Amino acid sequence: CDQCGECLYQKPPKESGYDCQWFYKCMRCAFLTIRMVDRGGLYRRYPTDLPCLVAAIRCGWANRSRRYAIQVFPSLCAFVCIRNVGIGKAVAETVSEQGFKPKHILVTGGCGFIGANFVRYVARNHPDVHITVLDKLTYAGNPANIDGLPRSQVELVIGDICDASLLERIVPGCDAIVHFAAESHNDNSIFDPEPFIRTNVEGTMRLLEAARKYDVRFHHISTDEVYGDLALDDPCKFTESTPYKPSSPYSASKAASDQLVRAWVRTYGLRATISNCSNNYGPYQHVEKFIPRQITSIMEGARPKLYGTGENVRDWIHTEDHSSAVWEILTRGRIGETYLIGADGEMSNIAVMRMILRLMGCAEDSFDWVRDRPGHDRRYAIDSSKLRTELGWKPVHTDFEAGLQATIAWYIDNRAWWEPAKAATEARYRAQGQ
Ligand code: NAD
Ligand code: TDX
Repeated sequence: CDQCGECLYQKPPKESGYDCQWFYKCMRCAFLTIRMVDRGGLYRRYPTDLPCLVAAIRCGWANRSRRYAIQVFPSLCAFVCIRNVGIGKAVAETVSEQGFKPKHILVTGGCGFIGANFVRYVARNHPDVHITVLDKLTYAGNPANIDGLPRSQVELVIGDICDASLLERIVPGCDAIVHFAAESHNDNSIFDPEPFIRTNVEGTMRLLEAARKYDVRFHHISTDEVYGDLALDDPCKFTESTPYKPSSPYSASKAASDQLVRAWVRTYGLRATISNCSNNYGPYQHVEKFIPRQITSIMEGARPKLYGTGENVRDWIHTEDHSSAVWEILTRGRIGETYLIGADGEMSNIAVMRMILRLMGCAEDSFDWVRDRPGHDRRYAIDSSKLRTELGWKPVHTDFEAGLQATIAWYIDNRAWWEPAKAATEARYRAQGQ
């Protein structure tokens, strides 16, 4: 119950006058709510009449989040609608058509590669949105990634998503959490899985609990790797209904976190969405990842390294296109839904390696073959039709070679950004025979 906190809802009896499937009443304090199915099948609850509203405001329900105004409006509508049977549904539709307009978002992992690009995207395109970045600044997080953004708009909180007491302080007042923070590198997860379970599984659970407590909209960033891999000649691609079959400790931890989000939606009615994206490239990516590793090795005069046979296929997307897709899903996506994000960028590792070498003026065969990754996924491929048809999203960076050329230029121009991490990263790879 939104008023007394007890789990004591029952459908009001017909004789109560609230003869409508949308109304529920708490058996303990008689608080009445309207339960409306949102577009994604999620039930939202709103107080329905003036006494309920007054009670809700008194007990602090309305102050718990900045969604107050949004919630009061449908509440009043619902009050009027009580006299017009069946209008609850119409109200629900009105609410979802308005779209979700967050004013204050919490971005976890906003000092990492994709998170920082998302923060930059929102700061540039939505200057009215305040962004709190929560980042532990692990080896993969760098506060320089969000340098230069207005301090009045973007604030950094250094901390761990597993720290429940910290979340208690920073989640209230946020309209939405966009959850990027993760241990993200497959090779590291094979070497030491433990931090992956802690951050990706436990950390996601802590955030979900905070979002539930303060009724905050949640968007979970996930990966196509949860679906396992496809054969090189398989005509199929991953869709939202492909069964989960993760291969590495990393992808298993991401799969677990996705399932937690679904459980929180179904059990607690959390307003959450999930996106599973393909391989990102672009500025600010850590030098441990495939494309930056090869670019920076060539810049240092070292030979780039290709795992196994080099036939493995990845489906590349520019990180800015990932950002625009996440924004669309956050603001217009259907609650409870999963959206796959991809830009039809399938390419074998060896083809990408040769393209990098050519664009950097080297012979296309001047790389070394190294030990393959254990359990190496063969191919990822995303079918993003749901996102494109439902939300009208499409990628802007459709020329992979041009995007790669710009990324190479970024690493050439920003040597001071990546150089401090390069030696330690290569030492780790050397120890693993890669
Ligand atoms: P990244 O490793 O570059 O950044 C991760 C960020 O999370 C870092 O800033 C790090 O400091 C922070 N972090 C880690 N543990 C934390 C903790 N316990 N508390 C707070 N902050 C913590 O990762 P990325 O490549 O930017 O990936 C971001 C998200 O996108 C991840 O969830 C990843 O699974 C997902 N994803 C990545 C790709 C890709 O190609 N890189 C593709 C699809 C999905
Ligand atoms: O030196 C290398 N040589 C090489 O051949 C490295 C670092 C990688 N590879 C291969 C392994 C993969 O087939 O290149 C491909 C890409 O490797 P990564 O950059 O490590 O990415 P991947 O394992 O595909 O996972 C990435 O995409 C999905 C991200 O790191 C994940 O966070 C995301 O979920």
